[in-house]
Amino acid sequence: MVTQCRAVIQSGIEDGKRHVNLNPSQKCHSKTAYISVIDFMKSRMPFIVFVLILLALNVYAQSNKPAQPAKVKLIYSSDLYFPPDDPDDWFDLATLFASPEIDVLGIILDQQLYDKRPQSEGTGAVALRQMFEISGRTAPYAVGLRTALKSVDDKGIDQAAVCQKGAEMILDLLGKAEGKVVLQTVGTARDIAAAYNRNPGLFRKKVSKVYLNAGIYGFPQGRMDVNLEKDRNAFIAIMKSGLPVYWAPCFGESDHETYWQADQGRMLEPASRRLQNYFLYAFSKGTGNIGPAAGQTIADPVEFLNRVPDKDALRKVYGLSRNMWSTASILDAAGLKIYRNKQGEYIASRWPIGDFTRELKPYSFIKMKVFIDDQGRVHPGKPGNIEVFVFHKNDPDEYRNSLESILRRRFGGL
Ligand SMILES: [Ca+2]
Repeated sequence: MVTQCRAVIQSGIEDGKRHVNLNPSQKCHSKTAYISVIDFMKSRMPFIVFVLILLALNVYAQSNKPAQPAKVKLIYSSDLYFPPDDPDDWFDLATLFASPEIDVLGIILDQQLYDKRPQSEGTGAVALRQMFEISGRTAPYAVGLRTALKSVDDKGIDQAAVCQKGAEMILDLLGKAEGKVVLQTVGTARDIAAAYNRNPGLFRKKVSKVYLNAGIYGFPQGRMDVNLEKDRNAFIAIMKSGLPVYWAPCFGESDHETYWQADQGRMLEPASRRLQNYFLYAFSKGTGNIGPAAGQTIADPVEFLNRVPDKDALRKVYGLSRNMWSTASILDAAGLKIYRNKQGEYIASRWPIGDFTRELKPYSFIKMKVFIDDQGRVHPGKPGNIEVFVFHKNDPDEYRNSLESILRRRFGGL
């Protein structure tokens, strides 16, 4: 349809040019010629009006503010549990669903089938059911592979049938999707890597970007990353895939690290009751009370959302700070820029809005050649053996302030 419109506009413009080129001299020197121009315009008026309308539509479509911005199709993988191993995954899920710019095609519950957590659905489904209820949106979800890939080219097909659904869903969604798809993991890269190993050609055709929130850039003292530790082969497989990898190291030297600390009170105070209860459910292990969960009743997760929250429990949640990693990569995947107003507030948007006119770049992804070894360690000093887009924190203070301010605003609207 777009192609057809453009073809019509081009022919119209060419026709208009011919008309203008032929007639100006006649218009100046000859009444007959002048009348003929008027007659010509009259006869062609419906067509000229039609072309003008199309031109206007085309200019509008190419402006910075289309009426219906294109949504980014995204498949999300998260090591999301209930009770949470790390509550940052609950924040990342809320960030994803507070991003209307993203069309969530599917969610993989990464490494769900621990022995201590026998639910076949995966406990991460508890958070998903709550978030679907809060956001009014939904997405298919599936449990991922249970154990680490045995090699960089492992397809994971020898693992139990019950945990094959994640990799299968990735391939199915990629095969069905119109246009390109973004992949993002905030856990291990296991299911994405297994799916890639099963059909690399499909990935090359359909995947526009892979956001990988895992690994460490260099050797910062005392840092380790569980997403790398739990599946080194999966991490290496994606890093070496040659796909457009947007690597967001959890920790790193020279500000190549996504790690930041958020003030939970600042992020959550303006949130709706239901969103506050979603976090309270996670932090209280489903009981509503912060403290030992033993002996307390675990409430139904969806019914819990409408409870009147216990003020003391909420105050305890507000009083905590939160280690965070993946916020910026979710915003980047959504195609969002960062703008600030004169009051020092921030928004994430594709264009300036109101008094949020000053665009800032507190972080960026930089195309770099880096050296990755067979343990998934990245050595900054060595000549590179892969090329990926590496996250960089350009201004650490502005990075934290902007992300906190943006989450406060976005959570307030969820
Ligand atoms: Ca995680």
